[in-house]
Amino acid sequence: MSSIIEDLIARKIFNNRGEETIEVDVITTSGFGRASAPAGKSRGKAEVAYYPQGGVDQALKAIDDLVAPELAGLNADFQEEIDNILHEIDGTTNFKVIGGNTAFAVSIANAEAAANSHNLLLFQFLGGNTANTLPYPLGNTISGGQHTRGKAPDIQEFLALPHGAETFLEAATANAQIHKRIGELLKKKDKLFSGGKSSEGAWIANIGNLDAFEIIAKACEEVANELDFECGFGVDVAAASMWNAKEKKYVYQRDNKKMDTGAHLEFLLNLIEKYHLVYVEDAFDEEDFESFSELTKKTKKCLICGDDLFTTNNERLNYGIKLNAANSIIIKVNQIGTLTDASETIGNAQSHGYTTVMSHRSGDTCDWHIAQLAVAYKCPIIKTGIVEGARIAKINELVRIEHFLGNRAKMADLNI
Ligand code: 2PG
Ligand code: MG
Repeated sequence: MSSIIEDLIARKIFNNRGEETIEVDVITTSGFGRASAPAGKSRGKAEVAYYPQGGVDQALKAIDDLVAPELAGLNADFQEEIDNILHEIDGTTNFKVIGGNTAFAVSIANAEAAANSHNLLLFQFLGGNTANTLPYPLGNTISGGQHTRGKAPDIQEFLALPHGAETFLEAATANAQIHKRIGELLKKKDKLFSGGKSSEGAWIANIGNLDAFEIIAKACEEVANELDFECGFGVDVAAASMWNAKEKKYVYQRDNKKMDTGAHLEFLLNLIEKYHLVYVEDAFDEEDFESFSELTKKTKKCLICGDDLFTTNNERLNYGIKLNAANSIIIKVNQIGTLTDASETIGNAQSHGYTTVMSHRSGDTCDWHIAQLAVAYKCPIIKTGIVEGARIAKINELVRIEHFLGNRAKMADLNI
């Protein structure tokens, strides 16, 4: 069996928003890997550039002219070497020349091709024999903020986390039922509710932020009682998109409210206590490490997670670790570009006790690799929506992994 790269083919495809994106095939002597890149809407400022000037077309040209000739003949097994070459070809710190999404698609397709060349699944190839832990699915039920247009909550995501489930399939079932129940509750509350959904498949409803808390709390409680295990919930505040730097206030348009940083901290602490929130992502603006640290200090059982705050970037994570800014981190490989960069950040986070959350993007394809990566890198949580094609592709891949592992499969230890 040989993993020598014979060819690299790139094409333009579409994500679930109909936006153009890049897909890459890596062909080795005895294997094949294919990956496509996702796209965020509420991006962190420190993320790498997605595409060079000229967009996906220019990225395809970069693959043909620069990347494919360099990688042909190399061994796909050596992921770090492949990823270093991508950095060298680009020559900038943020993938401005070839595009971060170009690097992402090549990097993941390469890993997949290497695994396939050895007749292994990606999680086995990267994680070895000890990779037998399934993550809990953190599922988006109600959308707000930049993921919606018009009247909706300002908080971007209301997320179910069925942390009492004993298998992944049970947990995914709970999330599907919570999502459905929330749809029914929204219809009960407002006869005009049209059943509209965001790109992540979460409901879009003309309700206030506090209404959304009440509804998800009720749905989680009912489903938890029916299934007889605990279903918690949390939020992605995506607070950077609410931060008005001039006024130094968080602006909650839907509720007609403005809060300074201290008031926002109090607001969140009250919600954490009242609803026993298990997860709060991006509670403050992405440059305000100090307020993250205050919140982390003042909470016990709740995961305080950084997404825009860290952008999967090891240097930003190191700064956060120094300040005790959080106890959890979102991992989006395309925020940083390559698998090697992301796996370094994961390793660093885990060795400092951070709960790593492997994550989709709001604009995504049916690429299922993050499911394999979550198991390979022992991430206790995967954030990947509940319904909608691009989300189901990842959920179903985890169902398959659990089935494949049989009685070796176990659920992650969440400690919440
Ligand atoms: C987030 C994500 C995914 P986006 O903020 O966590 O839910 O949104 O992909 O738009 O950055
Ligand atoms: Mg986020």
